[in-house]
Amino acid sequence: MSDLILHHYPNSPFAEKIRLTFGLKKLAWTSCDVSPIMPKPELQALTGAYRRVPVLQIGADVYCDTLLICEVLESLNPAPSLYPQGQTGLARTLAQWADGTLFSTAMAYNFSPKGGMEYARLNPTQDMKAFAMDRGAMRGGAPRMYPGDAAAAYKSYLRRIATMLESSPFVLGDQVSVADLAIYHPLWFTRRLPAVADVLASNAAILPWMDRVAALGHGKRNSTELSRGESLEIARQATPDMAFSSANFQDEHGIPLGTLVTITAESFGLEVTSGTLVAATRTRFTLRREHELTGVVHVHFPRIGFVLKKAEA
Ligand SMILES: N[C@@H](CCC(=O)N[C@@H](CS)C(=O)NCC(=O)O)C(=O)O
Repeated sequence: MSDLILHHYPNSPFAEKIRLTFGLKKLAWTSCDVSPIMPKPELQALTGAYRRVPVLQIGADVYCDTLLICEVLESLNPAPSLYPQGQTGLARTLAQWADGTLFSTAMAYNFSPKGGMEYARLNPTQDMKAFAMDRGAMRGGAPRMYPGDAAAAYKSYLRRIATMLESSPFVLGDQVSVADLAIYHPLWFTRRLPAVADVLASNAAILPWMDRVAALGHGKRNSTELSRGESLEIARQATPDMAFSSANFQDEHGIPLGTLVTITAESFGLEVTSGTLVAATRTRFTLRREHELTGVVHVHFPRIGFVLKKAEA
């Protein structure tokens, strides 16, 4: 059994970003399957409420959001790096654009009526009505982009990506970076829907680049899948890693360490995780939580994309 447990499901684009990071860094990991729609009782027992996928578990430490998961994997295995020297700001900023704007545009295109029907055909066990209701609720009722607008914007973005690949194998040069992985994952989802995947072929550079990224593989995936119950038991048997220090405390909210707080994503999936703030560094928050199924765990979130508040008394 490896120490890295990825809570995910096969069709998740954001999980594909992390599976490829395992490939880049040749890491061993164990898979734990999550339902693509609510309810997700075991995942939420682990995270405290956060429901999005993927989540990385290392013993009693639980890392939410791929922004943070990439940083954690980078520190575990720095080479090859996700953040090429001299281009770290560019790589992170491009990845943020891809995980936000490109992803939401691509998914609106992917689930345009034709793509949605193809998805339903390829995933016959998925209750599409329940899936649509679940995602609608996650968006808080906000509509997706209209298919025509999404198609036009997606085509523009694909042209821009193609220009980044005119003179180099990866978007920032000779070396693959987090920007490639973040740009790749929404396109990967499109490619899995043959009825709408032709859009990728309209720029000659895109598919060969996708093949180069896919060739990173998924690292050393344990052939045995972990059950959800087993993952909780692993957390229960472990102790959170204390290798962070309150000396790095950065207070932007007037909330001291030791305060009972809540953390919520800024958008899309607004489940509220509560716990005691035990660390707040430049880039992440850590909450201490206790649950009968997991014992004491530390749940970590990136600062960017999340809202920290003092819990109501
Ligand atoms: N910013 C998050 C986004 C994660 C995300 O939106 N994941 C999708 C799956 S690809 C999700 O959680 N969808 C709803 C669900 O699976 O419950 C990250 O980087 O991890």
